[in-house]
Amino acid sequence: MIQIRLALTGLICCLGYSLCVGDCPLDHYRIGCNADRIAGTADDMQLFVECSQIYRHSDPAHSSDPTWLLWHYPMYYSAMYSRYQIGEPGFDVITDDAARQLDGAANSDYCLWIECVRIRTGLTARNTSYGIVLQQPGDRFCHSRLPESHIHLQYRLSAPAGQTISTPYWITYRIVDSLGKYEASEEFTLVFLADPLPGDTVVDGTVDGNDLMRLADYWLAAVSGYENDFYQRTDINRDGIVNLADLAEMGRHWLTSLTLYTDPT
Ligand SMILES: [Ca+2]
Ligand SMILES: [Ca+2]
Repeated sequence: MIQIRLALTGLICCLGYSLCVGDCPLDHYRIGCNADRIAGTADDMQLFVECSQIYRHSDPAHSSDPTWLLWHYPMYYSAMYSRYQIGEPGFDVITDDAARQLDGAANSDYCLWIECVRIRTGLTARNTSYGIVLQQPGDRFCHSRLPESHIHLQYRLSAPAGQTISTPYWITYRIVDSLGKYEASEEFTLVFLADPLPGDTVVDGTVDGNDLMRLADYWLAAVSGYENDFYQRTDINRDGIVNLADLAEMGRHWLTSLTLYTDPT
C-alpha cells in the first residue's frame, strides 16, 4: 500500500509540476548561495543547500505527511525488483528567496555539478530519465544542463526478499560550479534506513577525529535546525546549538565503529 501511495504521489507530482512549480509534494534539497542572507560576508558566493524538507517524509506509517519523525529516510521493499527504494529527496534551486537565489542563468553564468563524495557500497541514486547513476565516490551529474532545475532521484539498495536492513546507508554530496562563479558547497549527507552513531557527523560508520573536527567547525553555532540539517548532525541532541552537551554525546561513542555491517548488499 505504501509503495502504491508513493508511486501515485510521484506521478501526481510529475504531472502537476509543470502547472504548479514549487508545489511538488516530494522532498528536495534546494540549492542557493549566501546562506546567512547578509551581503558582504564570507558566504556571499558560496553554494549551500537549504535542508528544511529533508526527512520531512520519514514516517513509514504516514509517508506523505510532513512529520520529520526520523533523522533518516526509510526505504520500502519492492518484491518485483528485489530491492529497497525510495523516490525522494531530489534537488531544486531556490526561487523564492531573493537574498539566496543564484544570480544569472544556469549553464551560462554558472554550471552546477552535483557530486558524490562518499557512499556506502550498495546504495545507488538514480534518475533513469536523465541517465543519472551515482554509486561510487566521484560520480556526478551536471544539474545546470538538465532541462529543468527540479529533479527527482530514486535511491535503491538491492536485498533478498525478507531481508531486514538494520544499519545505516548514506550518500554524501557536494555541489561545485565548474564555471567558477560560486565556491563549492560544504559536504552534506543523506542517511537511509537507520541512524548513524551519535557523533558520526562525517558519516562513515566510525566516530573519530574527522567527526570532532566537523563539530569544531560549528562550535557554539546557534540557530541549528531543519534548514541546515542541525549543522550536518553536529547538533547531536538537536536543541538548537552546538555545545558541550553535543561534545559529551560524541565522547560517549568516541572511537566506536559500526562493525555490524552484515547486511547483504
Ligand atoms: Ca565519522
Ligand atoms: Ca546541541
